[in-house]
Amino acid sequence: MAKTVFVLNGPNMNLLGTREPHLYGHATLKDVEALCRKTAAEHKLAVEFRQSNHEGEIVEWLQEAGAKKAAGVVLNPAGFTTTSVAIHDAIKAIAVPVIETHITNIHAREEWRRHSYVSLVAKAVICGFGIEGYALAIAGIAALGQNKSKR
Ligand code: DHK
Repeated sequence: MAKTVFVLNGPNMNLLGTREPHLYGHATLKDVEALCRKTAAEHKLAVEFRQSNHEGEIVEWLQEAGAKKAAGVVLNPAGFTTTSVAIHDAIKAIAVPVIETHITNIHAREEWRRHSYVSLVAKAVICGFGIEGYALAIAGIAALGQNKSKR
């Protein structure tokens, strides 16, 4: 059975496409989902694609990814990046690689966006590639899985 990648999106990502398009572009979250499904299929991975404006729901989804032994999690924590100890702790609690992914280059924006509680526990971080970052994160998870089976 195909292994699953969880793609989890934090607050306001449901507004993608209309939200500050000069920063986040014109693609909608549905477009991001389609890109993730296409990329995952190329790597023979299944996808759970979700978005929530609620911190606790994201914590529960991370725990679910751990319990289901997901191949990995692509996580755009959005506004919770700089605030969430709970999401940091949830990532630490699961044995699944989490790829922190941002559409924008958070290091080229406001100074306070640079401090990420998630980066400290993420396997890798991708930012600044627009929505293509999600595809890169899925390809990265696929590569991690292949390397594991070779060792
Ligand atoms: C999305 C958000 O909502 C912001 O809070 C982050 C991130 C950046 C993104 O680039 O995808 O600071």
